[in-house]
Amino acid sequence: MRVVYSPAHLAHDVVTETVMGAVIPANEVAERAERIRAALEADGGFPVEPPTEHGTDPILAVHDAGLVRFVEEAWRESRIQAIARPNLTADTFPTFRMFEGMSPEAVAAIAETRSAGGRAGWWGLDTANPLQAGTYGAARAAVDVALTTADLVLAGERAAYGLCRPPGHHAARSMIGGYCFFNNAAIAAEAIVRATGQPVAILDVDYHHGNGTQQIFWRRGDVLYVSLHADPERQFPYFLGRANETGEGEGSGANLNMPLPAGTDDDTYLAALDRGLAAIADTPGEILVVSLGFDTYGHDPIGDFALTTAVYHECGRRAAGLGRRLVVLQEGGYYRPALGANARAWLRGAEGRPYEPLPASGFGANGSDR
Ligand code: Q9C
Ligand code: ZN
Repeated sequence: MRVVYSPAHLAHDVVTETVMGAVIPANEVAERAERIRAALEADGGFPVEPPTEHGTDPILAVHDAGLVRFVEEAWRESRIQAIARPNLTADTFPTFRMFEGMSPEAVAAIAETRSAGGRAGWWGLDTANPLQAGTYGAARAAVDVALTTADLVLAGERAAYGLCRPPGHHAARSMIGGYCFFNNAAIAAEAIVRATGQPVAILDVDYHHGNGTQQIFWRRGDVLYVSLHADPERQFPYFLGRANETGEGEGSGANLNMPLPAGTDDDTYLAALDRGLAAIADTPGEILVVSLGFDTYGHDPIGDFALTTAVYHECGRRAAGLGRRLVVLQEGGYYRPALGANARAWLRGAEGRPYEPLPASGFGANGSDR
């Protein structure tokens, strides 16, 4: 299977993040993508190629122009302040409660401020989107990776894999969030709809609900969104991802959320996956975009599922079993020692190649520890 990768992601990397006030080692780091690339290169069956430049038009088909401008400008703007910081992170957000009692017209008159800090809050969901000098270039490259992967499939490949980083599925039309800047999968899906005139399905198997992808296609009947994820009652993004969110207007019935409990194991997961795949099979379309996350893995530091490396092979096999061509795009997954083995297993499954884990030569040496 052909793999699209860009080294531009290396220039977006942080050392720490905060979780409910606690400062912890960052999870969404450059090493993630490098681990996956190394494992796929070691396999021998995954030729890696660079993305082609697609410009901003496909991004603007999905995102607000102001958001794109913000991601491009904010780091440089924050440097005007004589304060040393490793990155720009928002700390003040315009929650809707701030405007309680104001008329819709008065709320509509509220505008993006000129300060970098205000803008970061205006466009942001949370504190998980550090902006650095290389962030815009990395986010643009991740989009190009996704679009180049879609191009390969549109040109006839049965499946292709885009090693996107930063990830994308928490980014909504006018909002960055959850480590995501531009919604790579949504941008690719929209480009495929425009290129083919046919409906497209998105299967999101990241551990977290893809609130951004759901939001972007909420009223769209031609893009089916199906997501398996941790129940938002206990997990980020908390405020979306419930089973009763099914879309509105033209998109009514084209959004399927399957929240899952803590401890979800291989068998429970495969049963839910089959339900999702059956829903996709019921709708027209020849291409499936997969938002692929490995934060469902048993040892993931921010997840609470119990999946094994072996089940990713079976998940890939079942996704390919739909008979649609696959545009597979990387989202999350934070247990770095197993990322390579997990990605390799999923993609080999999707190709119909046997699981064949690489021989271990010590803990984690083959990228898997179970
Ligand atoms: N301040 C993906 O897996 N919450 N995103 C962690 C950070 C955000 C996960 C707290 C988790 C986002 C693509
Ligand atoms: Zn995730």
